[in-house]
Amino acid sequence: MANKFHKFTRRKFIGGTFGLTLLGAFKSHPFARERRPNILFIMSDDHANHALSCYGSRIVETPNIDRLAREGMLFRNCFVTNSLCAPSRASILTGKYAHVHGVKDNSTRFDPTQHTFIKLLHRAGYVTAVIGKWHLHSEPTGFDYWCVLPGQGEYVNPTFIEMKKRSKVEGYATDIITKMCISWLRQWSENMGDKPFCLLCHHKAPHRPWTPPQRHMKLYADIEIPEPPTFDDDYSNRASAAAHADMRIADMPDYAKELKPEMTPKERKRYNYQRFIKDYLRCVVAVDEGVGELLRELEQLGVIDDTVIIYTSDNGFFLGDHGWYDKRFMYEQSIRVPLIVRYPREVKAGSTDEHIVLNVDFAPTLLDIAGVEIPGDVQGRSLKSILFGKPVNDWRTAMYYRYYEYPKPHRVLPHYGVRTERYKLIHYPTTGEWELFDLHQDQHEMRNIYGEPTYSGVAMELKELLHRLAGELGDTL
Ligand SMILES: [Ca+2]
Repeated sequence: MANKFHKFTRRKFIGGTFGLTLLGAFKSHPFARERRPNILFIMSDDHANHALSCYGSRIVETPNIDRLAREGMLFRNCFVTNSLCAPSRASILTGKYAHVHGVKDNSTRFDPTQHTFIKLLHRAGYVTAVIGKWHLHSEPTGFDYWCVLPGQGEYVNPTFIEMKKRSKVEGYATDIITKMCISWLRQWSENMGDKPFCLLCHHKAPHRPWTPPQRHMKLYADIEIPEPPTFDDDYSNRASAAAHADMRIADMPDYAKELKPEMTPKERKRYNYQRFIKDYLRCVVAVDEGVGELLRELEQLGVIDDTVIIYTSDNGFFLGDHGWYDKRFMYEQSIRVPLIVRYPREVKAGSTDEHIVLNVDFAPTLLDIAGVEIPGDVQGRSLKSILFGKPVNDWRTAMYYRYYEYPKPHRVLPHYGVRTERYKLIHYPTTGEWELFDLHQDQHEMRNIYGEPTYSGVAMELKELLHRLAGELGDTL
């Protein structure tokens, strides 16, 4: 098996010996195609940055994902453009915003005839597969192999749809998805190792109902997890949307049967938080273990350094922040996602990046790294220069966000807005309200300064920016 992975060494030798004169001829040689890196794209569901030790969590330990950061690049400002599962997944596949790919909420079916980076990689000779959560209603297209959970899927003994065929698989979803990915990688190595692969490993965890694996049920049992600083937010000094939303830890139905009648509302809220956050973090630990297993497998197959490995999530999550669970709002914990990329041939180990990068950038980045032309209608931008340490000119200094799903399931009013490095402007068209936050002064977004005379100039500039960005992206406000 080792022989087929010695090609890199051989190619290096050829390039080094004959130099640039042969480079033209070399490019059209079949070897050139084999030089393209493999892609392992690992995405969890609802994994917030502040539940990763490499992003500063002081509770959960994620040593395997941390290893990716230590050996690759960690993006400090990666955001989603609509903080919800299906819209974000469609944006990741297409490189487009929700008003263009059409999946504005979780119930809309993804039109599978659209271009995705997967289809383009497949056409360019990549072996493609997706294993795990899909959540786009239509069947996966552009994949040589797919095995996905129907809808949200289940944690324990889940049903999978493998190339249209349904069957129940014994075990815990995160572990099963990891094992299936390992098995697929072995098959690729044995049968198709001359072609590069692109494998999407999509975990269900740590999505609700946050069911941990049996082996971690007792993790954190003896400790109390500290509540976040905004845990007792009363939603004053904000637009009415915050108080209107129905996703408070205090009212979560998940543990209602465990609450005792004599508990005060405050005690109930505290109880719910401890139950929720411990289970959530236990799920995260299993995801991290799965990442470790995948890394070990790539090492054993001898291709770990020939593979671009990405870790991310489809959206962030409120972990008791503002007294909430779930996501949706354009507030920081909801729109921030982890993005870590390991590819030691080009990406500097232990590097970090501060640019505003988005989920719509993933598709053009992967196409670019694979040497595949990025279609003109893709709205995101390739991160290849940032990743490969090349000069980056005129990068975006603001992001555009839009959320649609209402009223169910959490009564978060539709809204849109812009975020710059310092400010965030949000508009709720239903109520006509605006929110403006100065993130330098108010990192927890507790004080809406819209309407304050000192910030009237800033508000006006941001409104112009909002309309300009919407126009450039073809959206109508
Ligand atoms: Ca999600």
